[in-house]
Amino acid sequence: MNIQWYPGHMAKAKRLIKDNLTLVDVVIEIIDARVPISSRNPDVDELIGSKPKLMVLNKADLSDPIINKQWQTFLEEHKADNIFINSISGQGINQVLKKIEKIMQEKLDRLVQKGRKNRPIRCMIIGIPNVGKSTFINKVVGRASAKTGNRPGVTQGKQWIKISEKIDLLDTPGILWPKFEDPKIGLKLAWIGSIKDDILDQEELAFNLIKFLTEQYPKLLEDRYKIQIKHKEALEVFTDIATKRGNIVKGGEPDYTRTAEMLLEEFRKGKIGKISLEMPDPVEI
Ligand SMILES: Nc1nc2c(ncn2[C@@H]2O[C@H](COP(=O)(O)OP(=O)(O)O)[C@@H](O)[C@H]2O)c(=O)[nH]1
Ligand SMILES: [Mg+2]
Repeated sequence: MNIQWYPGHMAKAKRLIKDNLTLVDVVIEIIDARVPISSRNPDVDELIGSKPKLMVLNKADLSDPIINKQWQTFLEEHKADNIFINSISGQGINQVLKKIEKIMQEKLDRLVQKGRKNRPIRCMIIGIPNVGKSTFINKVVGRASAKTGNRPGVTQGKQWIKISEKIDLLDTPGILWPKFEDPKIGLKLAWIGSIKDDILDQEELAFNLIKFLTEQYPKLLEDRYKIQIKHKEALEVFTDIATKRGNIVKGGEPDYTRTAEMLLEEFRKGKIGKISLEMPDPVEI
């Protein structure tokens, strides 16, 4: 994440989003399905106010399908429109468009009843860095241009992209700032690669991740690295992974630095498996 969120920067981002909000009917909030709490800025609700919102949980190809279901149930119970997608493959994007139309249909019907012209639904994307805003936009734009012809138009100085028969999307997403007040949030965002690696100790990061995985996903760790975890402490598991991968320095010591880099990379690419870092917990929310 190469954005530094100084107070001035945050104020500017807030202003930009507020200005753009007045132009749209519905907001698409993109979050990371692996960390639905940590990848969200809690100020967003206040910022959006009563505007209809759709929560898009992106990178669902990397998160645990069982936990995805739990989140879906939780969000539905809290009347939060939500869809799990993979912006790279495009899986779920059709549902996003359908859901937007559904959310807005009543309002559009009312307009038509009042004799107003039916017009496209205008929406904008918001989210913290690295959740996949650009990937999502590129995907829907690519499809739109293949299907209906990409017709960007200029309205009040804004670029709108027609992404379906009924939907226009503002081409620039609203970038929210991440909140790191809780150190656990920082840790999770670092694990998924949302925080620059050079400001954190890789070995400590990997050690903590191994600790989490040993507790929550032992089977995945065992299968990936062909190790046994039962009754072992995280450091022992770390050592076993290093040994299994042949990461040994002169003198036969495990190379923790190299193993840490490897583990973090494999985790981020989803090679260890589909892993969620946060479960729905009403108290935490
Ligand atoms: N596996 C996976 N990776 C994704 C997905 N969407 C985006 N990414 C990756 O996440 C990273 C950040 O995406 P980007 O669109 O630049 O995020 P932005 O900062 O919100 O615009 C990139 O490496 C993307 O390839 C997804 O659905 N699944
Ligand atoms: Mg981007």
